Amino acid sequence: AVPARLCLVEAADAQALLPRRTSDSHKGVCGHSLLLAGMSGTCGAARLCAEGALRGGSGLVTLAAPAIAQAQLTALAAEVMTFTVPASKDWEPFDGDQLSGLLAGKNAVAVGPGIGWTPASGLLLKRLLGCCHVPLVVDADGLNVLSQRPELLQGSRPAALVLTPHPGEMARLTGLTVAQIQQDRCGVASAFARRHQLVLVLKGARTVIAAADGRVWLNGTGNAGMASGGMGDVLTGLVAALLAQGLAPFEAAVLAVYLHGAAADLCATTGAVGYGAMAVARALPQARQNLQT
Ligand code: NPW
Ligand code: AMP
Ligand code: MG
Repeated sequence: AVPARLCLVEAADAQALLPRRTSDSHKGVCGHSLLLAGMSGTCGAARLCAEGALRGGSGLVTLAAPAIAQAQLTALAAEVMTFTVPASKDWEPFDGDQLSGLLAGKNAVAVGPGIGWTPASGLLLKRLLGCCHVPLVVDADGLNVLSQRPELLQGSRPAALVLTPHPGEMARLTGLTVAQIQQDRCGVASAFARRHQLVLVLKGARTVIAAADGRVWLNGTGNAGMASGGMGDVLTGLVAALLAQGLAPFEAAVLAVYLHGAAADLCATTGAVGYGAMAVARALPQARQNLQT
């Protein structure tokens, strides 16, 4: 079913949402994003997420990743701070006090890219949902964990929650097939957002952004060159960056999806396929600039 209020995101809408900077803005007022991402084998997801947050204008970015992943993060942008999860094996064990300490002073959190789909990442999600009091973005393996433990969405959790599934992850979250989701993208996204009182970003060509109050926006930027690993990880960092800069969850999601696709459209002008997710992250400043001129 098509929701009552369905809008296409226009450039003017995105422009109106841009976080404003004044000539005396400094990093302390532009938000500090905390990203919980990566493990052995998927450090690239953490790097891409961090690059999305940095290029999305977050004043400060801290990436928390397991010790085993840190050695592989040497190519991380120098601007990004790191926290080593003191684990013998990937995310295990990461105790609640350490997590609370890590959250102190952060304005937004993203969790999920490349964290694995394990009991340890399940415990991380449970603890994070219980103690995170700033806006939280959940993506990738964080969503897979939620699909296995749906009770986590019912319990204590941050007031502002943004989920960013692709259709495969949405199928796991809902129990529907990918085909059923693709047949009714707006209806499925909107029903989930309302039922769980959160912002749901259903990715893919014409990404759907659905709010808890029934608003549904469709994005028109982006192209098939984005069908490439790591694109979603960049978006996750970008949503966190916009939340950290003070945007409300639905507005942050709408603007992030628009800018992410617009950056990919810039990349596609010199080659429609193969530009890669890192290039999209690095095109984000230009995509933002294009909205301002
Ligand atoms: P099928 O084949 O249709 O049944 P997964 P992932 C479906 C990290 N990464 N439309 C499709 O299912 C991520 O952050 C790390 C329809 C497909 O086979 C995660 O933590 C990278 N269906 C982890 O890896 C770069 C769609 O879902 C399946 C669809 C796994 O993430 C890559 C694949 O999805 C990656 O980002 C669509 N548009 N999109 C790195 N460099 O470190 C997906 N599907 O099984 O959730 O795996 O998305 O690759
Ligand atoms: P993920 O599967 O998590 O890496 O996310 C893929 C990202 O690329 C999402 O933001 C999708 O909306 C975007 N994307 C993938 N394929 C297309 C497409 N054909 N057209 C527009 N955007 C796409
Ligand atoms: Mg993904």
